[in-house]
Amino acid sequence: MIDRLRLGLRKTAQAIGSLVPKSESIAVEDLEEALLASDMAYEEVEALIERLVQPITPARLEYGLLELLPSWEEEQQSAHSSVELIIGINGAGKTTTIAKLAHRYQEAGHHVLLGAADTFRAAAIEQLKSWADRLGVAIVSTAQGHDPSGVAYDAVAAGIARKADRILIDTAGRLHTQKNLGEELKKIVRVCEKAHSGAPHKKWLILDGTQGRSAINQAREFHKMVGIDGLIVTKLDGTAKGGAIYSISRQLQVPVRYIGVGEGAEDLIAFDAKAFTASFIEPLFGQHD
Ligand SMILES: Nc1nc2c(ncn2[C@@H]2O[C@H](COP(=O)(O)OP(=O)(O)OP(=O)(O)O)[C@@H](O)[C@H]2O)c(=O)[nH]1
Ligand SMILES: [Mg+2]
Repeated sequence: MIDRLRLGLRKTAQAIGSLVPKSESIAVEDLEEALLASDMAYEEVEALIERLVQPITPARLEYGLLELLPSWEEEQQSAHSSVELIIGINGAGKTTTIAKLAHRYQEAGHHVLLGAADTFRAAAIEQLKSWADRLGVAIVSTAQGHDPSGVAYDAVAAGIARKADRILIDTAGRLHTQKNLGEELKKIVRVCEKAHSGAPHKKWLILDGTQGRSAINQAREFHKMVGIDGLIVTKLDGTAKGGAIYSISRQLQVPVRYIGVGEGAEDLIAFDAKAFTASFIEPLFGQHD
C-alpha cells in the first residue's frame, strides 16, 4: 500500500525533493519553498511554520502537517443500502471513481449497484455501463436526456429491492457556478431522501488533483450547495501538486477519504493521513532515491 502511495506521489516527491539539500533536518526557507512548490497554499505553509520547533526534523514536520488536517470519525458501515452520490465538475474523475469504489466495495464483500444519473451525455451512460459489465455489478440507467433525479430514485428503489449494500450514483459534471445545475443536484439529493430515509448517506466531492489548490473555491461552493461528506482527490499520479491536499482539507474542514492514483479500478487508495504525510515528507530528508 505504501508503495502504491509512493508511486502516486512520485511527481510531487520529485518536485519538492529536488529543491532541498538532504540532511537530518530542514531549514525553514527550504521547507517553505518545497511546500509552495507542492501547491500547498501560503496560509497553510505559514500556519505550519509558525508552530514548528527548530531544528525541523521529520517527526516534528510530520506532526505539524497532521495537525493541519481536520480530524474525523472512522467510517462506520451505515445501515443497509447505503446511498453514495458522486459530485464534481466535468472531467474530475467521477465515473472512474465510481468504478474504483465499486471494485473496492466488492472486494470487501458488498453487493453493489450503480445508478447512471448522468443523463446529460449518452457516452456517460455507456461509460458507466461498460464499467458495470467489467466489474460484474448491476446498473440502473435510462436514455440520454431523461430526468437525472428519476434515475436516482429508480436506482435507490432497485438497490433496496435487490438488497444492495452500496448504491453508487453517478452525476453529470457541472460547474459550481451553474445555478440551474446546482438546483438539479439539490433535487437529486431530495429525491434520494424520498426514496430512502437518510439517503444519500455519503456525498463525495471528486476533485481533480491536477488543479491543486485552485480547486478550493470550487469545493467550497459545492459544500455550500449540498454539504459534502468527504473529498476524493483524483489524478495525483499525474501531478506535482500533492501538497494542495492539506490546504483543501483544512480550508474546507472536510476530510479527504480517498485518493486516485491511476485509471484502473484498483487505483484508489483510502486516504491515511499518517501514511500520506510520511510519503510526502520523505523526499525532504533524503531517504528517497
Ligand atoms: N491518471 C489518472 N487518470 C484518472 C484518474 N481518475 C480519472 N482519470 C481519468 O480522467 C478522465 C476523466 O475521468 P471520468 O471518470 O470520465 O471523469 P468524470 O468526472 O466522470 O467526467 P464527466 O462525466 O465528463 O464530467 C478519464 O480519462 C479517466 O481515466 C486518476 O486517478 N489518475
Ligand atoms: Mg462521468
